[in-house]
Amino acid sequence: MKMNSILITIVFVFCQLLSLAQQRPNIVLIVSDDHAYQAISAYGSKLMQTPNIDRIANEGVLFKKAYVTNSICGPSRATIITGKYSHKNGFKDNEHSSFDGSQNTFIKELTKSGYQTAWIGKWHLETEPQGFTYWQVLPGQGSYYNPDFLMMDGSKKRIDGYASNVVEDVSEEWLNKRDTSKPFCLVIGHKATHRTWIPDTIDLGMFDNITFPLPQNFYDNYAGRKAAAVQDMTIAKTMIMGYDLKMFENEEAKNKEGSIKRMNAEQRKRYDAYYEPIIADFKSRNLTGNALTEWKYQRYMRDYLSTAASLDRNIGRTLDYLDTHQLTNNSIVIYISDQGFYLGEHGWFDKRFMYEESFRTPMVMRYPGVIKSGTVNNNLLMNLDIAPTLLAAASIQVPGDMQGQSFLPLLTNKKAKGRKAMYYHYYENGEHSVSPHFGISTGRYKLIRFYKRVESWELYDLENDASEMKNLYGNKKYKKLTEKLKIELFQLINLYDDKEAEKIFTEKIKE
Ligand code: SGN
Ligand code: CA
Repeated sequence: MKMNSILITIVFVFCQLLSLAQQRPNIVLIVSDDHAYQAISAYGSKLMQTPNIDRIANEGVLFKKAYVTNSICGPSRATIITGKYSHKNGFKDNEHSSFDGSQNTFIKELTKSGYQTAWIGKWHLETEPQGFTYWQVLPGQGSYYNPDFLMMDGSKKRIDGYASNVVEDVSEEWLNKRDTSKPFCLVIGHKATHRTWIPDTIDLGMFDNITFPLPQNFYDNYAGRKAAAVQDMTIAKTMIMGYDLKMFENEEAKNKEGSIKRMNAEQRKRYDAYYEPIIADFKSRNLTGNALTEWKYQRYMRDYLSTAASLDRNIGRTLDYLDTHQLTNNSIVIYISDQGFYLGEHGWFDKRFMYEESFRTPMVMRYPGVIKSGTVNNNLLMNLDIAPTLLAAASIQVPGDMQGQSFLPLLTNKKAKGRKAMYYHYYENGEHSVSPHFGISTGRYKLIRFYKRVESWELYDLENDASEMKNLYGNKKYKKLTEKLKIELFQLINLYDDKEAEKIFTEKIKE
């Protein structure tokens, strides 16, 4: 009798634990690299179709105003996992930072509370991942073809194939092998759509019949914007004919290129079969001036969007996996890019600026039973909020030093209010010559302070100037607004405890 009741208690406790494990949602966080919302059909893009990203939005929510705290790869990822600004998590730029893995992350909190956690694919935080059940990451930027992976035992492993497919394969292998009695959190880090935009062989040529319209500010002269005038990220001057656009001078130059050298014979054959005739045609045209720049733009778009096609297809594979393994109903799926990207706006590629195309990022989320399908959200959200949101979803207390806030209430409670303004701080002062800057955006107005490379303020009214061409700073009509925004900016600097910005702000306020 006594034995029986002990047994019943054990079975009861076990069932409770099992149901708790089943109740806590699984999490799939897909992070791409440099994927512009301008190239996603859910955001109204006419450039291409992205049916799988659109599917997440249709079955969940499309965030129209998701932004990053610092528009560059490593810093964005560090912010995503720590829920903290760069000055707090220590990863300020790609050039000098290396992630202090001993600090807390939402992943560590999940692992501690019984989740199986993994990061697979692009990581780019220099030090080895810590606090994960499993990781298998690309070294640095990683390679499009036959990528190498850093393994947990310290070894390196090369896997044949195209990065987007391989990262998805490895992710599914991990899912197959995981302990199914526990909830999981899988981060899939895709390489696409990063420079130098080398498509999968099956996607070569898919946009060849399309001529893409030039963005209306393609020939921006940067008048009134000092930092925009000194950057080095234009399609006209910075984008390289060989390295970026595969128009190599000769066979020798091509063979020297690391990304091409690693292709196997079959991949190389298809690559050459596609690009060789284009090189021949390009040479015969002898283009110069604007005609050359516009030709570069078309090539850039064709390659960039082709890498995006593979990215989207592999996101579809993730969703299919969840379907076929009956995981869809109990899994959160978030798709986000590490930042936005320029597709010719201001004549640019790359990111970094607090201007919309790079400050804002695509973000869609599916959470069956919690988020109504077809939701469109217009709150000001940041990548900073992902860690607290996912912890809240997993019923784990959000550590007090995380600086973001869960956006779940904004999706479930009509009365919930989001932030009124966002704070941004970009630090790198090297490749692409973008001046460090910090600023505030209220959604409508944006005030930016550039420092170090150039010293200047900029002010925009996004309602009347969505593409940020007209710097209103110093305009008498906006004096009051400027003063108000400066006070609010200072409040945010203090709220987030950004000492470096505080010092610069206090010294330059009089200008
Ligand atoms: C590389 C690229 C840059 C890019 C940075 C940061 N140059 O250095 O164009 O801005 O990465 O990108 S490349 O010649 O190596 O392609 S990030 O996505 O890692 O932030
Ligand atoms: Ca990036």
